[in-house]
Amino acid sequence: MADILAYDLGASSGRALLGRLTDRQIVTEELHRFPNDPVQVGDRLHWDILCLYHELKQGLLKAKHQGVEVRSLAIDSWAVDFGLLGGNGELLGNPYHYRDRHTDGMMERLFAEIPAAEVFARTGIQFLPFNSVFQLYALKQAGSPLLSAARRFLMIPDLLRYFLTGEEISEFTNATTTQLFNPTANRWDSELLRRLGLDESLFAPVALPGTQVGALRPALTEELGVGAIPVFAVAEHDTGSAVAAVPATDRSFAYLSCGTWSLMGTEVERPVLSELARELNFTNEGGVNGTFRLLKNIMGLWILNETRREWERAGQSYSFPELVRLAGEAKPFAAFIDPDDDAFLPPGDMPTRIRGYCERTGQRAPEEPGEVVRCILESLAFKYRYVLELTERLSDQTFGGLHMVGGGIQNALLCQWSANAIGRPVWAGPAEGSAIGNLAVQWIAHGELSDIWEARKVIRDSFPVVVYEPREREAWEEGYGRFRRYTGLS
Ligand code: LFR
Repeated sequence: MADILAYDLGASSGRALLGRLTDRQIVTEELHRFPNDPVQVGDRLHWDILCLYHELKQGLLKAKHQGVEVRSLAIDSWAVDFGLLGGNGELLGNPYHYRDRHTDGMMERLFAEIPAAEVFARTGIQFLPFNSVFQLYALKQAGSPLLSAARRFLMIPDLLRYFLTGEEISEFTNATTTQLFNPTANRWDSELLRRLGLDESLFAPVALPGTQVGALRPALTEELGVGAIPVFAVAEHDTGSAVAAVPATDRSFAYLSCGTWSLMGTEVERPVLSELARELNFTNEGGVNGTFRLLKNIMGLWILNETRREWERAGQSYSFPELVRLAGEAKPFAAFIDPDDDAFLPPGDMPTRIRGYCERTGQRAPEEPGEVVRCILESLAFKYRYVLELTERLSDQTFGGLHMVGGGIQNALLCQWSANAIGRPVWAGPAEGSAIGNLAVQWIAHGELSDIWEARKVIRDSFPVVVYEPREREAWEEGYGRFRRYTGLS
């Protein structure tokens, strides 16, 4: 049996998915799933990169033990984070997690040297404190020995791919998220690098999604007893892969990739570098097929995940379905937060931060678990509406509904509330968006699907889409007005 393999690494778990395409139908099988637990060491928060690499190998071993012949593989993961290689080709230190606090205040300090407007004009990327540019700047400011010893900068999937193949290559979609890549010149931005004092030779050649970028290196094929499987670059930024998998029929469509983060936007042919785009803090991340993803990050289910973790720490365990049920039973529209308030970015005690936010904004703070979760989910649904309308304004389009993909769509209440909040249908599916987009780009590279639009059609025919029609319009309309008042989102 010949299959292809997609590794999709999310902020809290990773998976290896096998995919087979027969008679224009995709069948997937989850081969391996593993937790991705960041590690706090002293004041620093790191990714456990060698553990992730170990899990990639476990996926290969499981394929071997099942007698699967893997024709090719590719990796996608979260963006912005990176590892640095020394002169001997070995990894220097453990990559930092983008929620580490070493970037606090760095954005403002960098803008004092290079104006924000210029950084945006050169890169088209939204300002998020954890973008690679601010992480590198933080290392520079701290006089980190890592940076002085570094010979090569590789992002997380580039790095894991390097471990697998020995090739040092950066992938385009993920490279754009560094905020050091110039989409107009289609290369690393030499001027920005020069002014930041970063040597351009640190940055690897950039490959487009759908390019073969090596094969498993001999030491690894020997270690595992597997063949020299070809390795492809896909949209290695997981959001890029998720958008590739949106089963849209209309070329003008809005998406929400729903997981730890909620990423909402549309696909465009050219980056939108206008003053308005910068003011609204939209991003233009590289996509597949020469497209760009005009989108905005929304804090997403992270707040709920951290809330649940906090209660667990305090000895109260709830399953997600239980929390969602309690939220459904709580009083509607009782309290609102702006999920994108800075307070919610770092890991920690979300219930206390939510309480603080409500007190600051003159609201009665939610106390009971159901009230807290209701506040989080309603606020997310309203923020989706807010960002959807901004996307329409910025891209001069009107969307008939919203495609939701990613693990978050398993939360049917959130999908329904999103439909209620936006007043249009939500089309939910597929849940494994990133992994399926990863597979699709590999099939295009193999010549088995002609392009992204054929891929989207095949995805639509292979995975059910659940439709949520908007309900209780009047109450949600009224709730939206109050959400905007309390959050100050005008
Ligand atoms: C989603 C995601 C977002 C990116 C954030 C941090 O998993 O990749 O697109 O902004 O993680 O890398």
